[in-house]
Amino acid sequence: MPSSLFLQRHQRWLLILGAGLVPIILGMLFTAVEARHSLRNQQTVTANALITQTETLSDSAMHITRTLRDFKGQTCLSLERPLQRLASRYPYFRAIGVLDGSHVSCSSAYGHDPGELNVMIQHALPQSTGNWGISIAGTSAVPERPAIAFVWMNPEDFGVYAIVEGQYLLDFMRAVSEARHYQLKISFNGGYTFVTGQAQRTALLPIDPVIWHAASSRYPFDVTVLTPASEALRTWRDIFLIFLPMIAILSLLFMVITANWIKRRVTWRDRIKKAMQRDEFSVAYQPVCQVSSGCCSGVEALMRWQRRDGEWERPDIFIAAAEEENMIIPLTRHLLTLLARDVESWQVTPGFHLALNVAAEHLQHPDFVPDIEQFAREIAHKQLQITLELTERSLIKEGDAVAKKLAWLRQCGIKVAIDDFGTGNCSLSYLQTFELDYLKIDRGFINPIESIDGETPVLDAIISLSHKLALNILGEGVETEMQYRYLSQRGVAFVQGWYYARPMTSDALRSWLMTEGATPLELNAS
Ligand code: G
Ligand code: G
Ligand code: MN
Repeated sequence: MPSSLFLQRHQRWLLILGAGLVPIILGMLFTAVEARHSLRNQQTVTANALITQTETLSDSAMHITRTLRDFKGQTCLSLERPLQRLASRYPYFRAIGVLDGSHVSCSSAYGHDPGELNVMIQHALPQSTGNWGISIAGTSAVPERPAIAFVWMNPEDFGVYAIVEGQYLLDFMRAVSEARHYQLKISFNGGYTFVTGQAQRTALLPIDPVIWHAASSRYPFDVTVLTPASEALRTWRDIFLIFLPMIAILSLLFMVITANWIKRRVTWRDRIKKAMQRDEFSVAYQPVCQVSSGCCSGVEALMRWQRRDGEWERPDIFIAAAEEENMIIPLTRHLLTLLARDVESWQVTPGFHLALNVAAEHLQHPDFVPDIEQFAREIAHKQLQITLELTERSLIKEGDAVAKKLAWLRQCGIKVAIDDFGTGNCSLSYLQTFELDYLKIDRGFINPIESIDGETPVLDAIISLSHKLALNILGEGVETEMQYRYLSQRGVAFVQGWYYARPMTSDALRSWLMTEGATPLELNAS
């Protein structure tokens, strides 16, 4: 039976590769976020440095214009020397001077009457009075170098101006641009834009440059820091490389874990399949004692697996593995074949119980009823009473559909028991959903019986519940005579456990049935 869970060779490799990709993809996402974060930080630091630098220049200009205002009313002749002295005392300035309206009446650089200020700065002057400033592409005397012009005018047409040399700012910006590969822009009051660095649009990369705008809170200028896509990518790559060893280890780990998981699944499936072909499975039969007669009324069939090397596989482990790996149905069918073979040699009275364990997955399978019906037909001539034991290891999902199947099988004379009652998580709902004949109390409830009059409230409750539901009860894992007595006194009809008999081979069972099985259990008089 091919199963969707059984992976082809190339599917296995795809799965392993996929698992290895998970940490890499997550790592790329994580480092991309981290790179973005770090870029933003760098940009903010750069923007702040540029703002501080420009504010310092502006402060200096404001200071010099305030000093210049004291020169009001003086002739240019008397001003020329103080202007030159002042200009040389402050760094950064290309020219300073005083105005008569828009006319430069005196300049530190050009002396007496050099012309109109708007011609000098190649920009219109504002109509308003007070402080004003603007970035400009150049001055009439130095048209190739940008500058920032600061002007103060009073209503009586007296004014002063200071032109800050732009080269200082450009040098600073260029140094930063070169170090970080940023494009920097700054514009004062909407005037000329100082630009350093390249924007570098890379058509190859589907990544936009990272742009950051910031403005001064004290002067009307704003700066733009642009990190080109190639630089953003470099930052990401650098961070990714830092995390790469960790990502690689995780990726490897994921692949190893996945490979192991696949191998385990595959090997369990393959091993069980092979073991069936090699006939390594056999059935052990554990007798059940009917309390009323003290004689054996039936057996439970338990799967056993002896490997070729003679070692026994533990049933709880390989049954659980078979359930997990979708092998429980083939295994149960195999059990049915083995049972049919064993039963042939038995000589038992009609109605002798043969109990077998069925898994939830099988119950839900469409072939379940046909499987059991066929088995019942095969051994019909032995007139055995077949009992199906439902365990709770895996939940029975399609309860209603399963209930219908069981009802049908019961009409055909097959009995149904709940196995390991009380240990699962839906015992009570099973009682409501399914029509049942027997309830097998898990040995976990029998173990704690310490004395014949002792208190075992949960066990007592289960027993009285079964009486109320008119269900036959079977006590599992009975190991002592005291436990046997305790159960028989409380009306438990069947008992199974080492006290009565251990699981045995079909051959051993045949001779056991002729001797012990046929003689009523003798209890000590005590
Ligand atoms: O006696 P033993 O150690 O085999 O029992 C281990 C567990 O395996 C028990 O819970 C028992 O119900 C389960 N088991 C044994 N044989 C079978 C089997 O043929 N089919 C299923 N589904 N469970 C079985
Ligand atoms: O199918 P079920 O879950 O009832 O499985 C019965 C399990 O209990 C089997 O593993 C069987 O070998 C085991 N068993 C049967 N009788 C006893 C007993 O008296 N004591 C103990 N500890 N285990 C038992
Ligand atoms: Mn059982």
